[in-house]
Amino acid sequence: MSYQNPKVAEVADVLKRRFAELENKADILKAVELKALYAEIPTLPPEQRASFGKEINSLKQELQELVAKHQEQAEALPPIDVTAPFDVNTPIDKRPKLLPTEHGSKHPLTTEIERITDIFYRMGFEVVESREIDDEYHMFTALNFPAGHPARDDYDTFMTVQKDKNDHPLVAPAHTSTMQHRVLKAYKERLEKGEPIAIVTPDRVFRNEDLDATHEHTFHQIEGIYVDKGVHAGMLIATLKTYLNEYFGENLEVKLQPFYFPFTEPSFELAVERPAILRKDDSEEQKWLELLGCGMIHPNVLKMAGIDPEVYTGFAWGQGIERMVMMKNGIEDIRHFQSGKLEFLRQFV
Ligand code: FA5
Repeated sequence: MSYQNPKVAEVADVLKRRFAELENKADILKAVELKALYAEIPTLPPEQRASFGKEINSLKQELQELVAKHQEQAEALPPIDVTAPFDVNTPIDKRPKLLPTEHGSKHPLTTEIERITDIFYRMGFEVVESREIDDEYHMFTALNFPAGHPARDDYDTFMTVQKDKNDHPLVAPAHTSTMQHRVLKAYKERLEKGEPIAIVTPDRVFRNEDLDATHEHTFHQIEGIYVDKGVHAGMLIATLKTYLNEYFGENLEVKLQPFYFPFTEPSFELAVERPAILRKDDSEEQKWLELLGCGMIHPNVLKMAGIDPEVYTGFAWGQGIERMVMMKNGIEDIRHFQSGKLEFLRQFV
């Protein structure tokens, strides 16, 4: 738009240039130059006032239209996903489209680990995190697996090319029992003070397994360690039963059968009744789901950590978490947990 009055034309020019740079475009309507033009009207000879006033009104209207147009354009622009990679020089209509967003939620295993550790916390246990890379000493030697013992092969352990200071490959822990030696050593002072060692250590573990509905290569375990004077197997059973009943909210049928682990003596396997959804047939074999390994900590394991097995005894257990969560929620295949399938995960929100 062109203005006849040179003053209005000059202010129009100044304000339009300023408009382009303003962050809040509506501020242009409050410009002092515009106010000054209005203030000039009464100072003019009466015959000029009408045409001057009309021109200022036109300028104000033009500015109002500019503000309205800008607002319209801003609302019509698609929002930009600031995390999407694109060259800043890419025109807006060629930039990647914003992905639909929604709130995420905790993975069901995280929720369950928190629930389990909370139960143990209320039972007087402390939580110590395990680790996801370890060495041969903590995986085998400190757990009373003699060098070359065939039981080492039972653990299908992934090993790295990188070696430790004893020239043994580092390992991806195949069970959370790798924490036993560390926990016993770190907390043995408690025993001297007359307090028990009562620790649980949850984490991921890894095994070179053949995969099926109940076997994963990467799964979670929670290890429990309890040491004091006069600890016996009855206390182990009572602790695990209390925990399982609290977790499932009912009195469960459990079965304890003798087993072999080099680091516990005697050793047991605790099984719970397998829910129908996980049962292929009515055979006795299909009836039970092995839930955890446990036993009285082997005297050699205590000795290696500097604890006198003549004075102190203790129990330990290692439990697979996925299988228990499956049982509680009627999940038919362990592989769902790591599938990343949203339709699976959304059922636990
Ligand atoms: C152990 O890992 C021993 N460290 C347990 C232990 C700890 C015994 C302390 C004594 C004292 P096992 O290999 O049986 O034991 O595994 C323990 C549990 O992990 C199993 O009962 C099962 O619930 C779970 N588990 C084992 N392999 C897999 C797998 N491939 N996928 C999912 N869960 C598994």
